[in-house]
Amino acid sequence: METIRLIEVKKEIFSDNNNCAQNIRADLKKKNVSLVNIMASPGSGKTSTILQTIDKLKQEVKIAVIEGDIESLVDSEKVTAAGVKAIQINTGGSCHLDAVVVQRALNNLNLEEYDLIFVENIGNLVCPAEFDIGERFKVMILSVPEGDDKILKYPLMFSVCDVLIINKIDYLPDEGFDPAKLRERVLKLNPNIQIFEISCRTRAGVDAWCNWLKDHIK
Ligand SMILES: Nc1nc2c(ncn2[C@@H]2O[C@H](COP(=O)(O)OP(=O)(O)OP(=O)(O)O)[C@@H](O)[C@H]2O)c(=O)[nH]1
Ligand SMILES: [Mg+2]
Repeated sequence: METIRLIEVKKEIFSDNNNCAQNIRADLKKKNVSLVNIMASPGSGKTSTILQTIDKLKQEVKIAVIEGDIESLVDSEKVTAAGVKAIQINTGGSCHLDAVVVQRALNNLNLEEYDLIFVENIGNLVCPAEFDIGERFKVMILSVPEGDDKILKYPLMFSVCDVLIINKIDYLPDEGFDPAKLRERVLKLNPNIQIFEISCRTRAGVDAWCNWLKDHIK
């Protein structure tokens, strides 16, 4: 099993974000690598979705993962156990990743070796939405137990994302979550967003998400 590289963030490096994000985007474009920023609340299924995607695509797509957490190596260990290279960023309290710290993680990867790099952002629906990290796609995950009203409380996150994954559909039907109502509200706010309904538990819907991703990172 590969060892996990750990990057601990000191507060002063969170600066000069937009220039750095543009440099990342240009560099990765040149190298044909797609960076995908996964954002969601704690426990909504970010790591589970990444692991299901790895399982489905790893024969055809060369994948690495940058894991952002306040502390711990827990998610990196899961990714590494799935046979994929992981870089762990521990922010020590900061509630989002920025481009400067993502660049530091990318410096630890041989980019020529990869087609797709996931960034699992810090779990919350607020700050990660405000930071460009040089990604090609912003993907948010909302899970059924969180409720369909989250779009009313955190509209920025829903409006900046290219993809919404509704996870844990194995909990449906649920009186706090009406997928049709959510879809209608999301499309009103962000008409171009792609929406997938999945369950990482049953694997329902995972193939449709993976097929979209595979087609869009070419
Ligand atoms: N029932 C059900 N449980 C799920 C599903 N996806 C994930 N889980 C469970 O939800 C819990 C959290 O999943 P994670 O993938 O760790 O969530 P996360 O968003 O990465 O969590 P943090 O990194 O801690 O923010 C775990 O116990 C998963 O097994 C799903 O589709 N259905
Ligand atoms: Mg996780």
